[in-house]
Amino acid sequence: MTYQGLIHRYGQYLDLPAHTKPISLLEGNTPLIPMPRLSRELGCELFIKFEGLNPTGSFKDRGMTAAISEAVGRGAKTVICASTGNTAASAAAYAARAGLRSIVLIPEGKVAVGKLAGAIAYGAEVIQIQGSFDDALSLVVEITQKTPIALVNSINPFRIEGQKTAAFEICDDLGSAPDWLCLPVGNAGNITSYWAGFKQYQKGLPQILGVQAAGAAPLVLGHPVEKPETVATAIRIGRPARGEQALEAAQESNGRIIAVTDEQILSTQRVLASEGVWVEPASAAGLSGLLAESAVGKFEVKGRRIVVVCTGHGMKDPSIITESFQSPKVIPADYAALIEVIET
Ligand code: AN7
Repeated sequence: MTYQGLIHRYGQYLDLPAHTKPISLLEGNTPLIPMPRLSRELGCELFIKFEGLNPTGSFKDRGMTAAISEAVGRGAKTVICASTGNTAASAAAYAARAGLRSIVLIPEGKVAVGKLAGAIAYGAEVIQIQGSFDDALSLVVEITQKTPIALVNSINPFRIEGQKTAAFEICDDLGSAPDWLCLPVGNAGNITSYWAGFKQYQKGLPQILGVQAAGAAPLVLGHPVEKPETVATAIRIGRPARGEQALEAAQESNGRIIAVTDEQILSTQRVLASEGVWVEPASAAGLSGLLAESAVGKFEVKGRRIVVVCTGHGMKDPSIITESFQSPKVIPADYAALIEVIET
């Protein structure tokens, strides 16, 4: 039978209410891409779980199929979320599929163009907040407490249920959990989901390396960040909703949460692209953390099996590339000009 999406494939492992009415865009089932060159350089067995290949281009679709399926089954008519962009696009797509109204709150001017375009294309009502993601999240929590509008941020437990499926897929593909799992951490829903998923699936437990951006690293600093700033706008979050659980996941797994600079993130984005995997800046954070730690001898990579989660596609944030690269040469449309430019 052809693939029918995550609730169909893993529903028996997901704690979803009986009223859940599956709404799917055939999310999940993403590739675990071997990285032979990086593996050779590091002396380990490295794989990228490429979540950018989900229907709306990020891992958010895993949780959204669950959250929207539950919401529509209980009779919700409108859903809302705060978002740094990917949640907005995903909520908009699944709401559209379910015939629901969707409202998304985003921090003004801080959402990558591919995400904003997606949210608009799928028909969300997009509202820009003169504030941060954290401010937007406080507002959606308040409105969902006072009105029947359904919240689809990862505070919603069904989002976590759906996102556990990535851990299941990794175990199914490898036969067991890897030694290490490295991933970016923003609002901390995903690290919480992976840890819950690995614990539940009982195919072994990885150590977890969670990676924040230095300008938005509340879990490394140990306190909220009032004005988070980073080029990785997806993880520009100063008060993670599931921060406690993220710290627990890191500690219980015998792993840790660290921060990397924007320069490290962007250079790792280029490293990944140079092996054929183009991810958005936030998605390079996991590998960036691994490279930084192993460079200073804090991470024994030799002989280990490591999965790095790349959470969103590079096409989400094209301006990062076009702003930092020289624009392509322009030549007359003739052969002599072409051969000259190629051979010099
Ligand atoms: C590409 O879309 O928070 O730690 O509002 O888009 O589970 O928050 C996005 C987060 C990593 C961090 N990588 O995951 C949102 C939003 C990408 C992301 C994260 C996000 P969490």
